[in-house]
Amino acid sequence: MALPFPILTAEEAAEMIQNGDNIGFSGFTAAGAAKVVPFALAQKAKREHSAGRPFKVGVLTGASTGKSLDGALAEANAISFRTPYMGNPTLRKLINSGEVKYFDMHLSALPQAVRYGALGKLNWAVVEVCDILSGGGVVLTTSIGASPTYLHCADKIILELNSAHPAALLGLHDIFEPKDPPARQEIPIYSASQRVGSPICLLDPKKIVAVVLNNQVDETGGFDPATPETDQIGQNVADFLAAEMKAGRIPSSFLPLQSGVGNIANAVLGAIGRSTDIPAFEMYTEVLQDSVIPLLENGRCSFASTTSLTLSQEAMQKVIGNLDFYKKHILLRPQEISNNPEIVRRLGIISMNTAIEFDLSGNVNSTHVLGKTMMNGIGGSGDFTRAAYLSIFSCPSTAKGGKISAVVPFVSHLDHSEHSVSVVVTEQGVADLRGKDPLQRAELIIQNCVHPDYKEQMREYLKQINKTNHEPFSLSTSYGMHRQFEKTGDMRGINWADYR
Ligand code: 0RQ
Repeated sequence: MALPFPILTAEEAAEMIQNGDNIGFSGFTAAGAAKVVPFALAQKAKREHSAGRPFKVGVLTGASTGKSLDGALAEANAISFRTPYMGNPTLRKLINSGEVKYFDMHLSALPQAVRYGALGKLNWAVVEVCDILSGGGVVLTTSIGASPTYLHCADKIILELNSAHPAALLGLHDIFEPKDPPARQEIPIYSASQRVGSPICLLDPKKIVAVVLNNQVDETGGFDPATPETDQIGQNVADFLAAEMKAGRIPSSFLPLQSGVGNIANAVLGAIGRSTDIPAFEMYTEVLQDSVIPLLENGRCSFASTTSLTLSQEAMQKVIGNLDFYKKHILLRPQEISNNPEIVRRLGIISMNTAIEFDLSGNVNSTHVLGKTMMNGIGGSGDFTRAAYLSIFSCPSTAKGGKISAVVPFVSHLDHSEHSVSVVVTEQGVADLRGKDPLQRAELIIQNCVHPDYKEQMREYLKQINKTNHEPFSLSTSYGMHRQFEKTGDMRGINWADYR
C-alpha cells in the first residue's frame, strides 16, 4: 500500500529543521533511536557552520541514544540543550565544557514536563517506527521511551520507517498516556504483565510531514566480559536477596526486579538467574539487557515489563526469531509508565542500580565525578529508588586502579539520599542500612563494603569526627579524600590532619 505521506530522504527531511528548533527524538538507550535523520541533521549543521551560520537544536530523547543521534550531533556541535540521560563521550565533553546546556531529569517526569510546556515549544518529533497503519497509528520499534508524548506534543512529525525492525513487532507495546491533573486517575497496573493501553501509538496524521525509509539496526554495543569483581558484586546481591526471602522479608513468590544499565547490572541479573534459592521472578524495569534473554527462555524470569530492548544484535535476533514466545513474556511501556513511582510502590519493586560513589550515611552519587563532572545523568534510578520496596545500590569498592575509593565520608554530589537507600553493595560485601542510625551505618559500611586499602583511613576518619553529632560529618574533613585526589591523584594514605 502506498503511504499517503511524503517519502523524503533523510537529507530532505533534515533540511526542514531550522536553527533553534527543539526536537523530541525516539530512543531509550540506542534501542529504537532515530538514526538517519539526526545523522543528516548533523551534516547539515556542519555545512551551516562552514558557511558561517549558527545551527543548533534542542535535543530531547527518552534516555541515552546511539552514535548517529547523540554522537553525530555532538561531533557537529549542533546541540543547544539536551535532556534527559545521555552516555555519549563527545556529548559528555561538550556538557562538561558548558557548550551544551544539559539539565538532568527523572525519566518518568519528562513526558509530563513536555506536555505542560515546561521545557519550551516542541517543534519536531523524529520517531522510529516499524509500521504505519492506514488510520494514522504507528507501531514503535525496540523502545518506547517518551515517543508517544513527543508525537502528541510536537508541531510536526518525521517518521523513520525502519525495515530492519519487522512490522511483526506489533503486539509488544502497551501505550498508555495518563491524563494531567486535576483529571489524572490511578494508572491501573496491578502486575508486571498487565496491559492497560494500546499496541499502537495513535497520532494526528496531518502532522506527518515526512516518512524516511531506512534499514539500519540499533546501534547497541555489546558488554564487557564479566570480571571477578562484577561477578562477586552479582553474587553478593543474589545471596542477600535469597537470605531476605528466607527471613520472610521478601515473599516466597518474590517481588518484581528493576535493574539499571551496564556491566554490573548484567552481572547482578546473571547471578540472580543462577541462584537456586530465588524462585522464578518478574521484572518491572526500564532497560532489558542481554542477561535476561536466557532467563526468559529457561523460565527463571517469567515476565519482563520494560521500556527498551537494549540488546546486542545476537540477542535481538533471538527475540525476532521467536516473537510469538517473546510477546507472551515481554511488554514495552512508555517511560512515564515503566518508571512510574506509583506503580513501583504498588508492585513492591526491588530496585538495583549502580552508584559512582556512596558515603558512610548511605547517600548515593549516581552522576558526578568529584561533584563536578557529569558522567551520564540520573536516568531512572531516582524514579525507582525512592518508591522501591527495597532499594539496592552497588559498585566496585574502588575506581581508577584503586586510586579512588567509591565509599567516601560524604558524597561529592547527592542524587539519592540516605532516606531512600536501603542497601549498599560492593565486591567486599553488603551493608543493610535499614533500621540503623547514621553512626551504626558508617561502622557497618566500613566493615562490609570499603576496600582493604581504605579501611584504616575510614576508621580514622570516624574516630576523629565528633561522635556526639548525629551524622558522621565534618564541615572541614568530609571532603578530605576528594581534595587529596585533586592534589595528588590518589585518595589513599590520607593524613586527616592536613584537611582539618
Ligand atoms: O570510567 O569509562 O573511564 O573506565 O565511571 O563505571 O564501573 O564501568 O560502571 O558502566 O555501570 O557505570 C554509575 C556511571 C556506572 C552508571 C554509572 C568511572 C569508571 C568508568 C563507568 P571509564 P563502570 P557502569 C539505568 C538507571 C546512573 C543512572 C542510573 C550510571 C566509568 O551506572 O550512569 O543508574 N548510573 N540509571 O572508572 C571516578 C568514581 C567512579 C568513577 C566509577 N567514584 N570516581 N570515576 N567511575 N566510579 C539507566 C537509565 O535510566 C537509562
